[in-house]
Amino acid sequence: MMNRLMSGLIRAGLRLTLVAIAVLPYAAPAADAIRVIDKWDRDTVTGEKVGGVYMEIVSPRDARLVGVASPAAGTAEVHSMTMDGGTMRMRAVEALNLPAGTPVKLAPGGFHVMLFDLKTPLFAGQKVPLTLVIEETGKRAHKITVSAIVRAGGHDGQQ
Ligand SMILES: [Cu+2]
Repeated sequence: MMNRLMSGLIRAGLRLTLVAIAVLPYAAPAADAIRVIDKWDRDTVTGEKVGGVYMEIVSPRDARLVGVASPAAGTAEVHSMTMDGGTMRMRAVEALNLPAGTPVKLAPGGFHVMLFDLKTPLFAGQKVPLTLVIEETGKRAHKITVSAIVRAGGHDGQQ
């Protein structure tokens, strides 16, 4: 239902879901790692060049998601989605706060990662790498690479 209000960009033809655990690129104890559980959602319309990525991120320390990238896409952005007089509007955000120990959901109707200029069509079962740039308070930004799995699914855009 909600998806019908969004632009065709987010319409869910293919529901992609992935569970990925990402650890920091340096040697951190597993319990201390930022965890990412990913979800993908994408339209099946031929020629579609954009896709939304949904996930859940838990950081053990206060941090911010300040950038995203994927080799599968020309560009990627973190978006917010809000209702504006009955219309869903998406907007790029500079950073998404990740409070310590609090799961932050990127979900249909809310924050999400937007992939633009997809280089090839996505199909169910495909794995798509995604790099998240995380900036922890008082530390340099570092990158986490996760892999999302495309899954065929429903059309309602709900979790
Ligand atoms: Cu978007």
